[in-house]
Amino acid sequence: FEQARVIGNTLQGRIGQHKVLEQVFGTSAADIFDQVQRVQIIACGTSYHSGLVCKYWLEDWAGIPCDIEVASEYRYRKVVVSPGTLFVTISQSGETADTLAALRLAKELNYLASLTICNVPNSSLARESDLVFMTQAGPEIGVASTKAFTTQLVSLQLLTIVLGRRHQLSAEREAELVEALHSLPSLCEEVLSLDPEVLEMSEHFSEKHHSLFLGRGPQYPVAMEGALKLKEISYIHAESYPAGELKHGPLALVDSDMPIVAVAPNNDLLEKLKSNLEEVQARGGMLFVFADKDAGFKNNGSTKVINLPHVPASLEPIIYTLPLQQLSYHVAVLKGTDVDQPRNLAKSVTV
Ligand code: F1P
Repeated sequence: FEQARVIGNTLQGRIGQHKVLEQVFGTSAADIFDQVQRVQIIACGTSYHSGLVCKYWLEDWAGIPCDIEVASEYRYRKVVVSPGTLFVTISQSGETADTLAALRLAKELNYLASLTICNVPNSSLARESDLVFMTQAGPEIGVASTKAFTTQLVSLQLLTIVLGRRHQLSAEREAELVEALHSLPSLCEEVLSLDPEVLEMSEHFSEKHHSLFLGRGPQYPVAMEGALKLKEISYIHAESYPAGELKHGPLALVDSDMPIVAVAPNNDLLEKLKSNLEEVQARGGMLFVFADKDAGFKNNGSTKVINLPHVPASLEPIIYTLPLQQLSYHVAVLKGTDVDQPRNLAKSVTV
């Protein structure tokens, strides 16, 4: 529930007068950004999911190729580095052992420079990276990242803008993106106020053992994050799929006992998503849809809809994450699990 405020903090002093300030990333940032041809993102867990969203933004808006990998795999394979590649780590704690080891390995390779997006000043990643962008989420009390994730997305959007203006991002498009970011804190408030509806929806999950989360495009990593939150704090098995992949296997899992969560903003992928969801319903699956209010979903016996305000496409991954976090929270509370300290997990994975 702090997210409107902390997102405001992450934006403050970084955008203004339709300009994203690049020196915030470090004194040598402008020189380094001028040379970036490609981006390699490395992170773990929730932070990995924010990186996956950023890949869509960097490639779609900025025309900059982006690779992303979990740190725990990256450091155990032979890596080929293309010229002009910026090495980006994302981490709430700045201390995750795999991410830190990946950064140390990257320094021995031929990367242009390293940049970290992290939430803890003076953390190991912040100290050892060439450039640093601090999210302003404040301390994350619980193990499961929530506000860290959304402030990471905001930070990654600013990174996409400063890199993109050197590539294919026009000044007009940059101004549109910045205007959308200005509206983000109040949109977060509006969406978080849907909490009573999300609570009602959560009652359908507390007796379930499995669930499926679906999204398309940048909403696929959002579905991944929604599934991870449910797993982490309620211990319900949750899988995420790009909705178009259903027919390649997971459709076999669908029956009336499998709740299907879908992320459905009103964008150019909506019609494709709807036809994927029809396939689910035809097999008796119960749908729980977080939808744009004009997306045309109706509540009925097999579909429960939570209508969200229409938001600019650039904000969809941030806004649609919020009710998914709330859903996991309410399911966990109903099940009586420890929301802040789930079993077997540590806030900072330092070994
Ligand atoms: C990565 C992470 C978190 C997760 C949990 C364990 O941490 O996987 O996303 O919620 O706390 O660690 P970090 O590198 O973002 O600090």
